[in-house]
Amino acid sequence: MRLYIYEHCPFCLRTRMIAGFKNLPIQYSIIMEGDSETPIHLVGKKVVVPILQKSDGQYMTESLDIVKYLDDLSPPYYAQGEVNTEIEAWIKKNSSLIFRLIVPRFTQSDFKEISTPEARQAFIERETASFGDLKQLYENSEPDIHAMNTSLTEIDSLIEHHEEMNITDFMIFPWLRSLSIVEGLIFPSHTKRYMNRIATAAKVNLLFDQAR
Ligand SMILES: N[C@@H](CCC(=O)N[C@@H](CS)C(=O)NCC(=O)O)C(=O)O
Repeated sequence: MRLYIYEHCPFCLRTRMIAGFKNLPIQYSIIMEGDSETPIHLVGKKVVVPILQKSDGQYMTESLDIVKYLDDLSPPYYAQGEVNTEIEAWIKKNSSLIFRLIVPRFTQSDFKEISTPEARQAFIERETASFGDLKQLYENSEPDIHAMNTSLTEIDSLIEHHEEMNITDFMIFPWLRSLSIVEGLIFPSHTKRYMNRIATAAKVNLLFDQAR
């Protein structure tokens, strides 16, 4: 099987998590930003990543569908149960704040999908179309960092009481991993421990070393 991803993409991370937890023999292909030809070649139209090529050669999109499909292949299972409603509500409440913080930083960072000037420019243009002037967003981050630090203290007690691994982890961890690229955020102790534990089990990197 093969997963087509972007390294920065929080939705792709869900699929990398399940592959890592289960030690699945999956190959990765990083699609370059601005490359619409590869997905068109694979699935006949411009679709977003992640894309899974299954063993039977068929393609599948939508991160949560891919997670469920890979989880259901064999035990042990990781992505079962219901999403913790309080954690889900926290994500919903904070999602635009999270995007405002992570997007301008992603565009400045080192990911394979933006390792050429053309790809980085394509990424900047794609995100500018959704979020406006990224330089301004980055330079005016201070109030958002302050607000996010307050929000992180709220998620910490929810994470403290979230013990069993289930579908909730696929919802929250990718956002926390994304936020690890934001310099000035203070991750409370339960959250920090959780991030390290899941990153290790999933064999994915956190982004603290690229924080800006
Ligand atoms: N609902 C989709 C969302 C995936 C998604 O938004 N992927 C973004 C990257 S984070 C993408 O590929 N964007 C490329 C584009 O819009 O051209 C999923 O969960 O798989």
